[in-house]
Amino acid sequence: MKLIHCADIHLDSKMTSNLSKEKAKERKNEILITFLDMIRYAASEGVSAIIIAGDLFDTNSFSATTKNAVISAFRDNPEIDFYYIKGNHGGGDRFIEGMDEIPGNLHLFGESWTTYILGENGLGRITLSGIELSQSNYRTAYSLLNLDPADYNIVTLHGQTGTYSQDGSPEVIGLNELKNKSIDYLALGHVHEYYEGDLLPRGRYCYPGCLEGRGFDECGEHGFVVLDIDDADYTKVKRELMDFSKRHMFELHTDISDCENSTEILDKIKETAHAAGCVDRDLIKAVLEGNVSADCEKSTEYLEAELGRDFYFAKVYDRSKLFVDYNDYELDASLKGEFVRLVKNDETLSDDEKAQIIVFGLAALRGEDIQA
Ligand SMILES: [Mn+2]
Repeated sequence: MKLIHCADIHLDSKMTSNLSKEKAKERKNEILITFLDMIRYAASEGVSAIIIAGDLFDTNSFSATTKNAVISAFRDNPEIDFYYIKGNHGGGDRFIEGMDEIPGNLHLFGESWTTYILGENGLGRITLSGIELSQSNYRTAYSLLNLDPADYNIVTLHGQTGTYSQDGSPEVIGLNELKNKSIDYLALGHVHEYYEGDLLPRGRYCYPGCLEGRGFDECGEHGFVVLDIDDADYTKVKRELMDFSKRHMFELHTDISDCENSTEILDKIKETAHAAGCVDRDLIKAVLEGNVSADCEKSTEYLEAELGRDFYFAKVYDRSKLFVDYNDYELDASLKGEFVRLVKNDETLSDDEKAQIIVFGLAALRGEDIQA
């Protein structure tokens, strides 16, 4: 039996923090399409159940189009069962309440434990249990979970893992309280990057992360987890993260210490991007580092414009430090040398201020526009 575990889709996220209006709209639609593509993938791969571990919608204000597309996808795939926990972001209640009729293959969880039987092979069962954690139930939720050790037990929850549950914070999932509960797989939602760990003595906990990276705090692989449970022996389980997102977000750090101009810097960034596996549909944040000579000509606007041609989106952060090799100017009799020596010997200035003044001064002497 094949299962999919996804979470934190955040449908109808605004996506406006980096992108232009048009691209933000496009990305918003792409999140929906990736979600629908995941269901198409599930149908073509014979997946029998999809666990959505919370935050299907970003907020309460999702569009009718998104709502209709999601409901249709559930209805059009009756062979797949959808198990949906709402999570802490708005939208879940409005989505459920807005439906005339809940599709027969959409299964929900409430404020007390609900257990669904997904399979049975004579030796045991595959069970899926879940609960919407809230102020009123989190204190008793852990002790009320009773699973049969003979079964392959999946538990789904939405929240942030901690060692213990926390008084007054239902969203903190106490991993220690879930140990020795015969949990084989704890299907979590809330953390936006793939993350997993041991749940002793026999299980793993796992966050699949968002389906699409939405900002540069969501770099790396994004998709869903596929669990392939051997029908004859439920202890044999293959599990993998399916990297499924349409685009990837990259934060690229490039040392530009030996670069003398924007063209060289551009080539260096492209090298870094290539080595990281970026392709043209991806979004990149290029961080410039290193110690750059005060003579170096660099324009982040130009770099962004060029990189914007190669990638879906690019922004450049210049975190490089200025480096003035005063020896270079020691014997320089020109105005340039005189200027550098004058600044160097000004005791009222810090080293950083000196470097910055020298950069502006040298640029002015080259006849360039100065942009502070
Ligand atoms: Mn979330």
